Amino acid sequence: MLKKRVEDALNGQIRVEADSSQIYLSMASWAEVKGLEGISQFLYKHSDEERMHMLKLVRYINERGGHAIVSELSAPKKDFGSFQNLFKELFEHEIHVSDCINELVHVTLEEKDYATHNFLQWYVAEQIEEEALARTILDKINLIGNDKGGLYLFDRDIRQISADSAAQDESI
Ligand code: OFO
Repeated sequence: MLKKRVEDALNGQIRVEADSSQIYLSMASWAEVKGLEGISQFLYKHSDEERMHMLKLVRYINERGGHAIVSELSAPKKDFGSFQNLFKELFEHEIHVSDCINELVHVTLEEKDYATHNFLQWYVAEQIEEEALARTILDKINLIGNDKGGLYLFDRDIRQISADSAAQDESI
């Protein structure tokens, strides 16, 4: 049985993951409208992954005798200015999510809930990957600068990143 404090903290994380999914969906739509096909595919996929992170929490809370709460979300931004800015915001958002996960892990230790602590290790590992991916993308963007040919190749390559991670997910 989950302690109330752990249940509340996990429910808070459901909202964080749902917010992430909404934000990346809005980014995907913006990129699609701008004709950035590969970037938008990457972001649609990323949005789906965040929903999966949210669902995993919903199932865990309910399995442990709690009640997973689906809460109201705030509307994400509609305009991201430039694709460079979009990925800068994505990276900063992932850092924020990592901080939230760390706080959550901290609560489980304080409450001596080692089962939930163990469950959350998947999220800890996932955040390391997501931060690393976002950092790699930012490095590539810095290399491109304002070169149009570079953007064309980047848009093509990021589609591949999204296809690769889809293949990895299917093999799990
Ligand atoms: Fe849920 O990992 Fe990104 O935010």
